Amino acid sequence: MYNIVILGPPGSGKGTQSKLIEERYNLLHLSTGDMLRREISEGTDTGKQVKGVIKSGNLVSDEIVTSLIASSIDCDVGHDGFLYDGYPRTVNQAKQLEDLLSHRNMTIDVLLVMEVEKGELVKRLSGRGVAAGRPDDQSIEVINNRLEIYRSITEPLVSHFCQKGICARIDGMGKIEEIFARIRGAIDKICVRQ
Ligand code: B4P
Repeated sequence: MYNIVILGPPGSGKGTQSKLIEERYNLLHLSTGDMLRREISEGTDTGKQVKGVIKSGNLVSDEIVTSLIASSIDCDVGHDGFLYDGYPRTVNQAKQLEDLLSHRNMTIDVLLVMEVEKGELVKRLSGRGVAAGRPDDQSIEVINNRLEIYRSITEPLVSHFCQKGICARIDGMGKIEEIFARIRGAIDKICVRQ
């Protein structure tokens, strides 16, 4: 079973590339952002709890996102592994994921780190805010808050994983297909080595 993490700032193309990766490698795509938005649209207790947090661009609690991930892994049948999109986002979540996998005799195989210039991130997110109606993309203050949270809280995870030799930095600028070719190269290189 493959366990692949895709990490990157908001707007770096994680969601876009995840759709291509899940299909190519037959993985279950686990986007905590999508899961949380589903909870909100279904009006669940979790949805009510997280709605304001997401709208302001802050992080939801580690316990909520890790329990969403754990139940999805345990319900899966028929995939060759899992693709974690936007999770883990804190050092604590990274430890929770490592524990969760080790109890199921698995480890993280690859960490893809999407790298995109800040101006391009703001341009992509502002464009999506209008087109897709995502409340957290509609104000420059909220976009800047999310970018700052990524820099200060999530980016430190990269060195944690790079020390383990499973980290691949991906140039996320350019056409979607070109970026996907870089990702395939990185996954195939690390997975063949194992
Ligand atoms: P997410 O859903 O993960 O939202 P995001 O960070 O904005 O990333 P997203 O995947 O949507 O964007 P992408 O990089 O694909 O999280 C939303 C919120 O949920 C968080 O702020 C937080 O509150 C909460 N949350 C989620 N996970 C959590 C966790 N683990 N812990 C705590 N809280 C959590 O960018 C997509 C945009 O770029 C699209 O518009 C796309 O069309 C465009 N794009 C992609 N590739 C492109 C390319 N090559 N060229 C031009 N545009 C491109």
